[in-house]
Amino acid sequence: MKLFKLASAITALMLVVPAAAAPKKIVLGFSQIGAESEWRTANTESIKAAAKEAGIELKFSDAQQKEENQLKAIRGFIAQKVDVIAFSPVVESGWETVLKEAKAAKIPVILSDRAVDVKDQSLWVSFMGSDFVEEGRRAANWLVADLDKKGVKGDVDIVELQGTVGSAPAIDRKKGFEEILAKHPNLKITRSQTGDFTRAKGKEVMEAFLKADKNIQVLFAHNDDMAIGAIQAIEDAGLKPGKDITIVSIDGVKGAFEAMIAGKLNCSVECSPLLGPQLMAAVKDLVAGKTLPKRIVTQEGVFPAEKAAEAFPSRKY
Ligand code: GYE
Repeated sequence: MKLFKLASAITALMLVVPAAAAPKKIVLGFSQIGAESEWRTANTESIKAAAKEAGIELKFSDAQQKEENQLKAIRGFIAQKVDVIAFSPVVESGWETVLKEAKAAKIPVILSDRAVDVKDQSLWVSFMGSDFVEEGRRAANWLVADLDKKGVKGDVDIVELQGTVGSAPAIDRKKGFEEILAKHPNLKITRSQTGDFTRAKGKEVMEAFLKADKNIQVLFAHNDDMAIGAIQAIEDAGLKPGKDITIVSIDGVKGAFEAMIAGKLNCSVECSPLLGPQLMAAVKDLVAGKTLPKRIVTQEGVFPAEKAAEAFPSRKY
């Protein structure tokens, strides 16, 4: 009898006090730009792996390089009441309204990889990613030193393959590159067009450049994928990439290292896509009520072709 009473008391207690609830998983909504480059693929993998590792539930959406798809995805995350929203904005402009909606819903927003151009800086909590202006400067500084080493003194015709029109890396890399060029009046950008950060467009635009201009000495590509596409176009035109035309690009992805080792690309400025772990750490900090630094800058270097073979085995993307 006693035992029975005890058992029913325990049952009653269990009904009132539920077993220690499993801690609620943090939910992160992430709107990715697309899969336009090797860089982007590595970035997506880094984010997915880090979320898993951190025990964060990731709602991942691929916008196929379209801002309208990103706006839809972010509104979807707001409707689902996720804990944190992070996104990599395809272009800088047009985010004011949706960011206000997130703020009204009290969902903090982290900018990953690319920045937005909004007046009210309180619409996002933190921006983590590279200093793209500095990357442009590094590409130009490498070029100046390389031309100097080769004893080139006269006018140099440079063609430029720009990234996605209106995107932070395209705007900033151009700015940084031109800032250095301004100190060297013999170095001139003679043609500049967008290749939308893809190999296919890089190749297509380079083909057009080569048809229009027989005097191209240097190619500056805003990312490695466009440079790799352009290398194909240069070879198809019967020229030697890396020799007849000096090529400098940005990212430092595996494909660029392979091209450098093959002597077809002269330099790649590093831009790390491995943002996943620091993003997850930031998400956890936010949910724990901590204040994030407004800007988290990725540390990165420069890889000239002669250092490519040595560095290749330790590259992670
Ligand atoms: O350089 C390019 C990608 O935003 C830094 O986007 C990123 C850029 C990267 O498509 O390859």
